[in-house]
Amino acid sequence: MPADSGAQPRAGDSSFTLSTQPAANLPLDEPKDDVIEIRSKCPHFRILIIGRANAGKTTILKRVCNSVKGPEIYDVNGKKVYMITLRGEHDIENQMIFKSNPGFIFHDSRGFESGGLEEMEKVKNFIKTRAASSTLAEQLHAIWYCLPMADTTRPFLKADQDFFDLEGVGNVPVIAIFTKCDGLFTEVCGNLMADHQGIDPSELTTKGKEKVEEVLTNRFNKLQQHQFKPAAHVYTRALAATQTECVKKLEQVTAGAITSEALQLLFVSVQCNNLDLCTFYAIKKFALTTAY
Ligand SMILES: Nc1nc2c(ncn2[C@@H]2O[C@H](COP(=O)(O)OP(=O)(O)OP(=O)(O)O)[C@@H](O)[C@H]2O)c(=O)[nH]1
Ligand SMILES: [Mg+2]
Repeated sequence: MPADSGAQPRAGDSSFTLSTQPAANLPLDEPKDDVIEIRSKCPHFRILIIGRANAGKTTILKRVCNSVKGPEIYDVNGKKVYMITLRGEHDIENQMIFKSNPGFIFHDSRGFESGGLEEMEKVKNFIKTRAASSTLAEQLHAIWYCLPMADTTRPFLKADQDFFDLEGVGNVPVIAIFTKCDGLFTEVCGNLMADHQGIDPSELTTKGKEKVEEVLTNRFNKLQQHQFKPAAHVYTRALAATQTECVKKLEQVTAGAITSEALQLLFVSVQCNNLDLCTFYAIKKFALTTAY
């Protein structure tokens, strides 16, 4: 299914596949599925965004939070950190909050390629420590793993593959975000033009999109062979309008991959730019509560 289709979750659609990871070992303070109670115990939805330097992570977060400005940064104790962040320099422990949507806390990691094994160890420890926390608010609630597709010769690094073999990380869902797919589209179209001399431009676009879908589905299927496999995938392209649809899709698949109903409700209530998603989960909840 294209990232910009705007469709709601459907059975059998791999992009919307619910997490196949085991049911949550819910912490003792897991609230009931009432949004006020959830938000009183866990006011933030906590996401780790990870991927190579320059993968497009901040661009995605800004869109999710409807912000043109960067986030404010707080240390692990919640103290505001005043620092100039150099490109690619991130401390995973720091918490990033956008003023435009303070319901999300993001953690951003340096790409594995820049820090090598040391960075990978930091990330593993961070995920495991958060998974071991018995406090819902301290746990990681989702991971967005960005895989830039512009570098078509190296879609996955060894470090990426090692990440998806992580064990002992609880049931936090991972969403694979294939970023910069416009680069892949350009390459695919170049190959198509070489193979079909004089191809009609509209046919080229259609075939190019189909081929990109096929390549991305194959890449997602490869990741599915790992232990800590992503629950779903989405992709982003450069165009502003498309990015908005990509973000909506990202929110849909993230909500669909969360196995705890309480956290699902928290996520839906925290995100504030996808009314369709609110409606979908409101109807679903209504249908479930009136069915008994
Ligand atoms: N072509 C293209 N460029 C993109 C896309 N998404 C982001 N960019 C551009 O890529 C560059 C890096 O984007 P960022 O969002 O800062 O990437 P990042 O992963 O946060 O980078 P670091 O924090 O430095 O690791 C910027 O110039 C963005 O405008 C995309 O889908 N396609
Ligand atoms: Mg960034």
